[in-house]
Amino acid sequence: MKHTNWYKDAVIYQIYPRSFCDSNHDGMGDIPGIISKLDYLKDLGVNCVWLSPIYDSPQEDNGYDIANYREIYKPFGTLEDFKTMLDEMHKRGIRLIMDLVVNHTSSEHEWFKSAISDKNSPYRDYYIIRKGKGKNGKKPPNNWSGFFGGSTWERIGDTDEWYLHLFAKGQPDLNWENPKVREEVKDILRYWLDMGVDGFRCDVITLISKKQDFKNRMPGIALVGKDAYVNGPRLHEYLHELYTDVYANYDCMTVGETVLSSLDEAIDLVSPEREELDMVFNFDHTDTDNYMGVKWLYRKFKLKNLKKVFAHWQKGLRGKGWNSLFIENHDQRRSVGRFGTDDKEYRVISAKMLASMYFLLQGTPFIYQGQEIGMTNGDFESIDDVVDVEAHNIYQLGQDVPILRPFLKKTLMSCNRDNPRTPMQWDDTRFAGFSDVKPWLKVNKNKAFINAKAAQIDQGSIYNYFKSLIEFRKGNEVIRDGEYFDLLPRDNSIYAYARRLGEKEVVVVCSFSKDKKKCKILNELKQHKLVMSNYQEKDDDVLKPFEARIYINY
Ligand code: ISL
Repeated sequence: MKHTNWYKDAVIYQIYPRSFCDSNHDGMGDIPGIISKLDYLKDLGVNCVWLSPIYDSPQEDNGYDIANYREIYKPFGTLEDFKTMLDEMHKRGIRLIMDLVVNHTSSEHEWFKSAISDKNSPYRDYYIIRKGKGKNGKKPPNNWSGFFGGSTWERIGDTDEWYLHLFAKGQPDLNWENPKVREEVKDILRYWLDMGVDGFRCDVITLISKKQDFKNRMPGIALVGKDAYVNGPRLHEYLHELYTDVYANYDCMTVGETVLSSLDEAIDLVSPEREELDMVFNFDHTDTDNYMGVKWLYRKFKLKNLKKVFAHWQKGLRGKGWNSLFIENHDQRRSVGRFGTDDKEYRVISAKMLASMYFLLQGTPFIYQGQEIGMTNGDFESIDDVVDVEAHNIYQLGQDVPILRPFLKKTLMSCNRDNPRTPMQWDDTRFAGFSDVKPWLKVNKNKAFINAKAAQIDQGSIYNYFKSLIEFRKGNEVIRDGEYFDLLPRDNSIYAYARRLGEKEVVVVCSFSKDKKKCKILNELKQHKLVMSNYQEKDDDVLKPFEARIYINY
């Protein structure tokens, strides 16, 4: 089947189902809740949804631990609900991409239960099981450490064998070396594609192939062993196999979550002729405010670094592959208040500026639920307000290793993954219109004035600004195909870039400063037409705090 590459014209909205809309009064979002909000998404103007996992799961990692790939988690609804949702989306011209979590399953998956209870189980080799070290194998097979802190190995009962888990204990890694595992994955893909879904966001897909030596690696502060489990030796082979055996037969798209991948590695993953993935999420820009990619090690944000990263990816992928554009997701803290912006006095202005900044780069933009109304980080006061497994593991690590405590004191509340997961703020009622009972996670107090109902009415809202941006992008070939030029690469408070296609040009000018800033570029744009801005009044050559302007010359 011919791929139409529809994703290049998509604006994708990410739904984190647990926190989106509760219809059955259990304090958790669900599929009928999503259906009830499809007109909202249609009004916003998005034409594709990425749905975080809705599969049957014990929810140790909120669904990123799947116990049955063909069933829906009961509190979220039924397969019938799912089919209705898909139908209702398609009726509105909205495509659906699902989360594909196949680096690991849940420890509650039948395969895993069988694998660990019986050494002769046909599923034993579906997982990565190795003998421990020391007397009676009581020590883990090697020193690798995982994404949520601590060893990547868990002992199987009191035997001398251990299984590998790069994430939580309840997320055992699948053994992709086993061809049967790959056939199972293909069957799962076909199951959903045949039902009509339009593609997949492939969770931690760059971790599926591991070097098979399983030897100790150089000790370090985080992710010991990553050279053995990130971008492993057979990654490309596996992805190409999925492509030829499955994706090639559907007009679908894939976007890989490629943690810790460089531009060169990404090029190999998305070059169309290699037939692996269509797009990747890279995290270089979300790592500009931390050290060594460890978000808990916070570092002051510098605009120059962000620009460097965007230029690197915009230029680097040009003509070779397609970028994904995002500044928020369910793992990242809220963008407003981040990247040197302000989530108090200048919240609305800042959110619109950030939107202008990333939305008009080359690639497919993603909006994470609540971002379109400028939702902020959670009002968490202590670890007791936080549910996320990663935050609890890291908190525990801080208890066990006192030297880490001062770092965590600053960052545990502001960087943990529950910040973007607080219930979607639909209105100003007690539980923000998300639910009529107490939700699974604290509702932000600012629902009183940050909510979708108010935003839809207010012409000056962030919501309406996003609507205009989406409208502006539609059918705009300069935005889709134009080349990227950084106009002020060395400036540390103004981000100005142009997108050029032939004679046509779009120019985006964004101030990242709380102070007024003189900007010489503005004088050169006198012949251009200003099409959007986050302020009503304008000075000729001075930008107001966090001001954004979008100009065209055609
Ligand atoms: O959020 C992170 C660390 O704080 C990331 O490193 C994150 O763990 C990584 O991007 C992988 O994320 C994905 O896989 C995880 C799941 O918990 C995340 O929600 C998902 O986005 C395991 O399936």
